[in-house]
Amino acid sequence: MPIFHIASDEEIKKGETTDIYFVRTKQVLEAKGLEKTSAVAEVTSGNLPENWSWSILCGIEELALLFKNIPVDVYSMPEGTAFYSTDIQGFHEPVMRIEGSYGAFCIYETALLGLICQASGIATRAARLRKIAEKKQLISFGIRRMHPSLSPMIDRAAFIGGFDAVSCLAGARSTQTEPVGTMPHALIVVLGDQIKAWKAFDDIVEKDVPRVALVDTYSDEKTEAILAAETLKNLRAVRLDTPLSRKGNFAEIVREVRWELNLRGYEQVKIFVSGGLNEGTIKQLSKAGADAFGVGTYVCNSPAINFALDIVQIKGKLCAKRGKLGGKKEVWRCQECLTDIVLPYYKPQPKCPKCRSRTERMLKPTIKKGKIVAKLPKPKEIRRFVMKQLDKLPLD
Ligand code: PCP
Repeated sequence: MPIFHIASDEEIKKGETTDIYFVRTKQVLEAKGLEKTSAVAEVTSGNLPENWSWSILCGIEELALLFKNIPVDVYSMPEGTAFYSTDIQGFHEPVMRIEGSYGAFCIYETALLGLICQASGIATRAARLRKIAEKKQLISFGIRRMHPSLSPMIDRAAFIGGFDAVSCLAGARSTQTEPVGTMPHALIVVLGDQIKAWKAFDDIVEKDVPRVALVDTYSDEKTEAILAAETLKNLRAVRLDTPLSRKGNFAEIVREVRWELNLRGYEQVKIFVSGGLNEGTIKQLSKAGADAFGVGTYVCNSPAINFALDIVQIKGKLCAKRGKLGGKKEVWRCQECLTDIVLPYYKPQPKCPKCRSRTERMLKPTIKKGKIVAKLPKPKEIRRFVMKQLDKLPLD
């Protein structure tokens, strides 16, 4: 009997995490002998959350493994691809296309969407923070806010979006990185005072772990920051995790700590901030002198992208419900300016409508008759791909 209320790999693969109406749909199609009806279905997003002008597609590796041995063809934008809700003409752009007997994939619609809606939202917020934090360190601190079964997915998506490291052991395994963290208030409270706790940490924890002293437990951040710098000669940074009740002007606190450390010759001691961080506060605190950010809720609780799967062709006949565009499409992207143009599949390759450069087909073969044919890159490679695109993507 499972301990936690989560679906197993087997349940997901067997389609048991689907909506019951798909089971009933399959039942009706089978009774009518229509389960083998050939269909083309496309995945598009509605308007992106918070008026984002782009999002990062994440969850494709899991989706490919979900569709392994399901006798359909899947064409998808590769994991880490920046996509838009609509192309330059305003037509909604598909990020994925499925071709095959509708009865073969109808019960997987729910899981397919679930695998990319949440992860893409997390990767997008992470990518936006990456642009705001520029070269400064971003650590995913959010797994405590969500069901623990999701921690590897959350950290992988944050890492792919551009975070430098993750705090969770299982999350570090999913990104093939080393987990990164500092010290909790509990260590200081149990040891009885800050100096004892900082010294104990320095004496006991492996030497290759950077010494980052938490400096907001009992007294003013600048007092504790000076104390920490005087206590640990190899201090890498101080962490300010100031409680909301004391936060006031957090940027001012960061400036004070920076000033007082520099005044005493501790320019090398960095300032790490965490607690309630978001796009606005990271921008502000970075300007004030913060060097690294531990971000939790804002990224792990990112808005899900509202992807939908819609049939656009049945037995070759164009069809689509109201509000969706009929027929099999291709997304062509300019490799120079990342402009997209959506055209009917049979149309020839266009030049970029904006800069006349060459375009490239974006929906790549991912599954062929149930066989994974796409390369499934490791998170570090996907992250590099995301970072390359970010240089050409505006922050609205
Ligand atoms: C929190 C803990 C989380 C940080 C802040 C993320 O501090 O360090 O990792 O917070 P966010 O979700 O608002 O971004 P505490 O709750 O004080 O926990 P601890 O004492 O363990 O650092």
